[in-house]
Amino acid sequence: MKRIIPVFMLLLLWSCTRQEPLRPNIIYIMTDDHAYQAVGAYGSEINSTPNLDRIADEGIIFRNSFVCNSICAPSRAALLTGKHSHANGHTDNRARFDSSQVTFPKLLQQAGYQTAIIGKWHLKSEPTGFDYWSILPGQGSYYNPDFIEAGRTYRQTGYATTIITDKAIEWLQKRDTARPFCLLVHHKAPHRNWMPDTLDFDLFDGAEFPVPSTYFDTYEGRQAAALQEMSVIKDMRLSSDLKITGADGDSLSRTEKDYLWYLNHRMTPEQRKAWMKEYDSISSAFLAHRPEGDSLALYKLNRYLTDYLRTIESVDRNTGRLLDYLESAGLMKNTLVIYTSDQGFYLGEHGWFDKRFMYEESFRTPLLMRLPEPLSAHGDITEMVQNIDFAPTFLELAGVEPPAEMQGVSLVPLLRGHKPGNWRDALYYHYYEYPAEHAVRKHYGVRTDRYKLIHFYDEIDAWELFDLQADPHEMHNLIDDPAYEKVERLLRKKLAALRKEYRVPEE
Ligand code: SGN
Ligand code: CA
Repeated sequence: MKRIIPVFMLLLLWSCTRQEPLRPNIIYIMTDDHAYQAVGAYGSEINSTPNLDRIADEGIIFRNSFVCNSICAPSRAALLTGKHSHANGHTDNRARFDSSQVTFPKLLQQAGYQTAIIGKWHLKSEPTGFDYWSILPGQGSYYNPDFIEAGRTYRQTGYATTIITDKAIEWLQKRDTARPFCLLVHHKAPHRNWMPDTLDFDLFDGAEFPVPSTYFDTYEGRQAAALQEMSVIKDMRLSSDLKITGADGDSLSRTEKDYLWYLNHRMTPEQRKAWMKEYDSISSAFLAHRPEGDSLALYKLNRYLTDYLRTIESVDRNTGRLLDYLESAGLMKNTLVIYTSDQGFYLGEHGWFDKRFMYEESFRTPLLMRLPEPLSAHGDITEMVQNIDFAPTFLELAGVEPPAEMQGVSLVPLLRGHKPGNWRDALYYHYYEYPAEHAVRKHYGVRTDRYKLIHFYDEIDAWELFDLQADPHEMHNLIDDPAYEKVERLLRKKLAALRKEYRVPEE
C-alpha cells in the first residue's frame, strides 16, 4: 500500500500536468521583404495595414523576431528545417535545397495533417512533404504569374498577391475537413521591383515620406557598410526600379529594355494601358524638372517607397480576404494564423534598399500571430525569437516530438502566456552570399538584448560592436572603445559558445 500511494500520486500529477496536443490548423502567411517599419502594428509612420494589424489586435505581436540569415532561400530553408544555414546546407540563394532532409511539413504529414504551399518557393528542388503545392518559378512575376503544379507550368492572368490568395481560399474550400491542415501562403510582394496592382495606383500619389535620420549615412567606422551596392542614391535604377522611362535618351540600358519587354510581353493590353497611364505621367513630370543632387536622392526615396507600399496595400487587402474567409468558415477558433516576412528590409535607413546585413532593419522581421483556443497569450511578446523556431513550434502543437537535430526552440510556452525564465539570451546570425549582387560581405555575429557583435570575414576582416540602447541605429562602431572592452570580451565568449552549440564549421 505504501508503495502504491506514491505511484498513484505520480500518475495523478502526470495526468494533470500533461497537455493534450492541440493539433490546431496552421496558416502561415509569409511575404518577401516586408519590413516591420511598414506594418501599422509596429508603429509605421508611412502606411497603414489594418488587416495585418487585426491579427496583432486579436492575438500577439512579437517585438523581437529575427532571422538567422537575411536572404530569401536560406530563410525558407531555415523555416522548413528548424536549422541554421550551415546545418541545412542552404547558405545562399544559389543553393539547391536538399529535399531529402527532415522538414516540419513531412513530419506534420506523417502525423495526419494536410499540408500545402502556395506562392514563392525559391528552393530550386521540388517541394516535398506537401499534399498540394502550387509555386512560382524562381522569383515569380507580379503580373500574370506562372505557377508550377505537380510538374506542369501554366500562366494565370491577374495580379500575383490576389491569385495566391484565391488559390489559398480554393484549397481551404476543397480540403478534407476531417483532418487538421497546415497551409503556407508565400507572397511574392513586396519584393523588388515593387510592381503594384493597377487597383492601387491612386495611393500615396505625390506623397513625401519622412526621411530616415540615417539616409545620408557616410559609414564611418563600418568598412562593410561602406562597400555595399544597395544604395538608393547610387544603385537603385530609374527605369526598372522606379519606372521612369525615357531618362536614358536613345541608348536604352539593358534594365530599361528588360522592363519595357516585360510590360509589352507579360501584361494584357488592359493592364499595360493602365500601367502606362500611371507611369508615363510620372516619367514626364520627372523629365520636365530632372532633379539632381539631394533632391534626386529624396525623389528616389519617395518614388521607391510609393511603389513598395502600394504592393503592401494588396498584401493587406488580400490578408483581410483570407481572414474573412476563415471567419465565415468558422475556422478562427482552431486555427493559428501567422503573418511574417522572409526577412526585413531597408526603407532608406543607412541610405539603402535590400537586406543581407545583420543590422536591425534586415535582421528583424514582423511577426504577428492570432492564436487558436485555448492558447491564451495576448499583446506583446518581447523574448528574442528566430525563424528556426517555427518548425519545432508547429511540431509541438501537432503533438510531434521535434527531432533533436532541429536547432530552433518551440514558441509554445510563449503562446501559452508563460515567461520561461531560461529563454535564450543571445541569437546567432550568419550571412554567406558574397561575391554577389549588392556586394554585402560575409559575416556572422551575436545579438543580445542590448549589444551586437559582428565579424565581417573572408575578403575583409572587420569587427563591429554596437550598444543598441545608446545607439539604436547602429552608427557608432565601439570595437576600439576601451569603455566597451569588457562587453566585447563577454560577447566574443557568447559568440564562441553559440558557434559551438550550433556546430558551426570554422570559416
Ligand atoms: C533579385 C534582386 C535583388 C535581390 C535578390 C534576392 N534584383 O536578384 O535586389 O537582392 O533578388 O532577393 S532584381 O534586379 O532582379 O530585382 S531575395 O529576396 O530573393 O533573396
Ligand atoms: Ca526576401
